Amino acid sequence: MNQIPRDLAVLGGAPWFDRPVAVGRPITGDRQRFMGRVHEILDRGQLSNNGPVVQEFEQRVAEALGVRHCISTCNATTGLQLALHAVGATGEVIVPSLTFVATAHAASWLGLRPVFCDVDPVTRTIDPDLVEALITPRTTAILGVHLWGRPCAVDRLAKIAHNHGVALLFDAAHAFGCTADGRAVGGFGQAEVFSFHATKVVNSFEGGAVVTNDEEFARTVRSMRNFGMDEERQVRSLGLNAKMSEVGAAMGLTSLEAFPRTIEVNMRNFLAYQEELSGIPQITLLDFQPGESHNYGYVVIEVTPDEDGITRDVLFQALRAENVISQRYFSPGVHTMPPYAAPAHRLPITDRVASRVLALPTGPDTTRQEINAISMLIRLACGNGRAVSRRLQHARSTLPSPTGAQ
Ligand code: T4K
Repeated sequence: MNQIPRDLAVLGGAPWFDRPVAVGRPITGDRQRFMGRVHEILDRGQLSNNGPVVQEFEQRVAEALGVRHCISTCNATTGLQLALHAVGATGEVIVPSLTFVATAHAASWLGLRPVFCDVDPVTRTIDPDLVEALITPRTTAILGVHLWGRPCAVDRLAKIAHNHGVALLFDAAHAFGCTADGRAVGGFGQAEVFSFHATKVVNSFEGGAVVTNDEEFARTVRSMRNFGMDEERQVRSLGLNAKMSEVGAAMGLTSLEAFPRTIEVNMRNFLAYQEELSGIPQITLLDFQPGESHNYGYVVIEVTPDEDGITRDVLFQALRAENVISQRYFSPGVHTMPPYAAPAHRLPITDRVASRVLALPTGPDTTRQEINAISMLIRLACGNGRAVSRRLQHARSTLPSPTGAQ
């Protein structure tokens, strides 16, 4: 790391960090415990197909979330597909557009039509006031997303779903360990789907889980996850191979053991950013609901464009030049991406939020020193907006465009 005072790298200085400091660095927990589990798996010779480590992981996840059933999957995208198929979704599914593309892709891949709903300007989750107007005779499900771990308006959505006789599911990919009105995410709707991807607060390399309190639904999903077979290996329905591997579950268990510390450090990181970013006029750090549990897995700022040319994309690029790999989660809105783009879409809040948000590095590997430096770089860039934006303007053609995966 360099010492202050200095020039920003986009203005000709040396990059602040000599190695990338990135969003999404995996949280792997105690390596010895993980390796011990791997040795046991290899000795046992059962590598997949609902082995003991997968079963233990499912049990631990269900306990942690306070739900009756957890069906692990090879990733959350497949988990969403299983859940949608198991509720019998056909026709149209109402989803937010301000999300990772997987939410819509999961539905679309099943031949369902995702109908995009705008988000509430305060919570940035699907707006229940707008959901109702989108329900048609073809609607069979609402799929909310607890974006960045902030829960949807679960009770209002439940009421709407009930009144219209449609299924309610939640994409809880970001929300492990979060609560809504003191109730743990996991128990809402007919089912919720978590992601245990490498970049998540609990990871199993790749992985996910469908969780539910509905026994019949759980049995259906469990069977569909395994080619549609029942416990006697009789094929009862259409199915997929959506199983988590034993070694994935071993990482999941190890990462789950580290989860209390993960939350503690993430919260500390969030508070550090709050302190260090305060008073920068263009920057709003998205807050969390007081009194609720959070995993603080995503530290997200909104960048208000100014007359000197500071924008989210300018800041993204200026940070990248310093070796700070932030992410434009989630931008652009899914409704603007192929294969969903259509002139009829009107989602002004999503458009505005998606053009302004930037996720900053956090997690147990992120130090206070790094947070101070990243915040100082943001402050410097915002304070030198004209020079920074001019410098980047002529290089604009070389900017990578946001895809939601950057
Ligand atoms: N619903 C929502 C709301 C979601 O956000 C997601 C996934 C899903 C559903 C579907 O869940 P899964 O089917 O994936 O279980 C990443 C993840 O791949 C994706 O799981 C996640 N959301 C999304 C928000 O982020 P990318 O394309 O941004 O990943 P990538 O490769 O650009 O990496 C992001 C950052 O993480 C980089 O800074 C590098 C770092 N990283 C990544 C990996 C994979 C590491 O340091 N180590 C690693 O192993 O999608």
